[in-house]
Amino acid sequence: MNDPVIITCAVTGSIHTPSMSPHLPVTPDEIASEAIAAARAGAAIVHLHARDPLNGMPSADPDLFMQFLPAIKAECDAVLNVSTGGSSRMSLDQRLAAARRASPEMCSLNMGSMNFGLFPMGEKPRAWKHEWEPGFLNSTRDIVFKNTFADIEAILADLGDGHGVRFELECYDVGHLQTLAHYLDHKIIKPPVFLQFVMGVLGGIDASAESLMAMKATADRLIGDYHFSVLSAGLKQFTLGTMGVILGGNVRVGLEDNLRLSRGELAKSNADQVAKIRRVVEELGFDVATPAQARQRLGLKGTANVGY
Ligand code: KMH
Ligand code: ZN
Repeated sequence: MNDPVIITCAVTGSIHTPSMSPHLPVTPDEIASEAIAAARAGAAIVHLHARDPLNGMPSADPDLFMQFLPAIKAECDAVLNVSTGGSSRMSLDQRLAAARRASPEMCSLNMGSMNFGLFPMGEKPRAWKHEWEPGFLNSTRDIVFKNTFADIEAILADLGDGHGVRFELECYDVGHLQTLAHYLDHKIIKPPVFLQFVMGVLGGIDASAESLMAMKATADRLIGDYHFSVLSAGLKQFTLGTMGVILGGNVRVGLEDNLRLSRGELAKSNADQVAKIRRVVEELGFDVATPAQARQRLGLKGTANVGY
């Protein structure tokens, strides 16, 4: 019998821009209500970024995070996961500011530096809502999404050792798995491991069944005992996510990684994507994990110990 499936929902992120979908949450109120609805639809974990409420630009401002974190906590029991990736245009200090303030149960941790190409979306002709959008996307042609070994160690020491945060360990290619194995061998990262296979980012591994199998085989060989989840950029969010579930893993959906619900159809909300993957999971005969089950499996410190 498989463990109940942990659905993570990443509600806004820093990849898409407001012109791409009117449903992308931007203000703290929008982010809170999308997160609460996603949790009610079945997400045990909600992965969070902030945006400037005036223009939708990705923001690292801890004051913005502190507007939606308590609001979400007041309305649902979901595990709140604060991004430490932010966006590739933020410094490490900026990226860590919100998590340092909020001391959440969980944070994302990207297991390496890489190219992170959003420029194909900037080159598509469209009516831009805000002046910053095409420049932001096109600038990723010449920006490194940075997490050096020193950055990773600093995040683990500061948030992990200092705040008892556990991590969504995001691996975008097989090389990142070797980095994760290194830190496990040296007991700098300690189990339980929650590994996120990130498929289809331009600069990382492609979004295909073959590449997911390669990631899984590499993780089995290098890491051994771990929990995993699958996210894919774009509509393969649902197909590769389903494959992850069938392989014994968990799944991440949300407008951070994919704006659509089906071919040619924008998702009207994060909750619609959660409801869709939940239907699939349950049709396959698996249970969906509650936040309490996710907390227990991932060894989280609990909401009594967060700073918001
Ligand atoms: N949107 C994902 C591909 C982070 O927040 O640390 C990357 C992500 C990074 O989730
Ligand atoms: Zn993220």
